[in-house]
This record gives sequence, C-alpha cells and structure tokens, in this order.
Amino acid sequence: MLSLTADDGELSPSDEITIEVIQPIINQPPTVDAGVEQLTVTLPDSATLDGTVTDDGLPTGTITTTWSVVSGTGTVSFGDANAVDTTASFSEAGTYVLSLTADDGELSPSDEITIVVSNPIVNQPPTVNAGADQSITLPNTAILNGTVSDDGLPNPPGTVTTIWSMVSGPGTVTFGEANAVDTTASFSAAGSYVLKLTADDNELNTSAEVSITVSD
Ligand SMILES: [Ca+2]
Ligand SMILES: [Ca+2]
Ligand SMILES: [Ca+2]
Ligand SMILES: [Ca+2]
Repeated sequence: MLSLTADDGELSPSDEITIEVIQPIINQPPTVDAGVEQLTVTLPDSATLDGTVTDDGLPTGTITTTWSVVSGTGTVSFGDANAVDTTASFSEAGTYVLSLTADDGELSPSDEITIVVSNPIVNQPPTVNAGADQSITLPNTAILNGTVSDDGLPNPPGTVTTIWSMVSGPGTVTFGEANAVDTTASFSAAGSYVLKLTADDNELNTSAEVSITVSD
C-alpha cells in the first residue's frame, strides 16, 4: 500500500492506492519420461514404449511429442513416432537408444531409453557319440560307452531321451538297457554288427553309429 501526502505547511491531506505486485508468468518446460531405463526385446517382438509427458499448459497448451533414434545397430520403425505410448520394431539385434522429446513451442526437453534387442534362441539338436568301434569274443558282451549332450532346449521337457538299436548284423542284439547311454550289448551270433545310439530332445534327434566285430 502506498500513501501519497501533500503538505503545504498547514494541511496535509493524503490519498492511498493499493498496488499488488505479482510474479511474471514464466513458461515451464514439459516433463518427459521415456519409461524404464532399459528394455530387453527378443526378435521379432517389438518394444512397448510407455512414455509420460506433462506440461503447465504454457505457452499455447499444445505439446508435440516425437520419438527418435539416438543410436542403434539397425533401423527402427515406430508404430506412431508422435504418440507418447507406442511401439518400436527393430531391423536387427543390438543395442538401441531412443529419445522422446516434448515440445511446448518454446522449450523441448527429451528423455532417453536403452533397448537391448536379442536374436531368438534357436533349439540345437543333441550331439551324440556312440563310442569307439570294438571287437569282442562270444560269449562276452560289448560295453557300450555313449556320450550325449544337448542345449536343454526345448524346455519343456528340457531333457533328452536316448535309445540304442541295431542297424545291421547277422544275428540279434540284446541291450542291457536300451534307453541308457552307457549299457551292454550281447549278440546271438558272430559277425559284424552296426549299432546306433539316437538322442531325441523332443524336437530334433541325432544318431551316431558304432561297429562291433563279434567272433566265436
Ligand atoms: Ca504412458
Ligand atoms: Ca510449458
Ligand atoms: Ca558314457
Ligand atoms: Ca536341443
């Protein structure tokens, strides 16, 4: 409140005026959040982008948002590059940095997100070794020493089933336990036999052979 007083030495009337001092209205920049710091995606999946943008409505009340690529090994396709929430798909595996910018007409801050894009994991077939060729004399049995390994895929089941069988031979073969990798084989007659060990991961199977020479 200001007071103005005029004083002529005898009389001093005054009048008052009230002045309200207000802050100038300053445009605040939009706040931009591009979402979680890091996303992981397995091809051919796309990434779900969940951005958040707010503003004080100044200077015009209109905000333009734009997703763009800061860095990346391949190309990026956005579902809608001007939508705060959208999707991004990637041409190849690698690490990508994307940026979400919000522009209120005067100020345009941005925020980044890192997306790690992986190739799909492909099931590999089991590897099988049926052991070294050997010779035995009847009535001895052959000791079969197989080796089987797998990448554990697919999961489920995550396990491999194995079976020994006879490919060729002059007689019959009896296995101690046909489904065991390491087992025994006994033979009904002398001659040359070829035995086979097969491993099956429920999608892919691999076989290996071993020759057994059986003499009387
Ligand atoms: Ca959102
Ligand atoms: Ca603003
Ligand atoms: Ca073995
Ligand atoms: Ca496998």
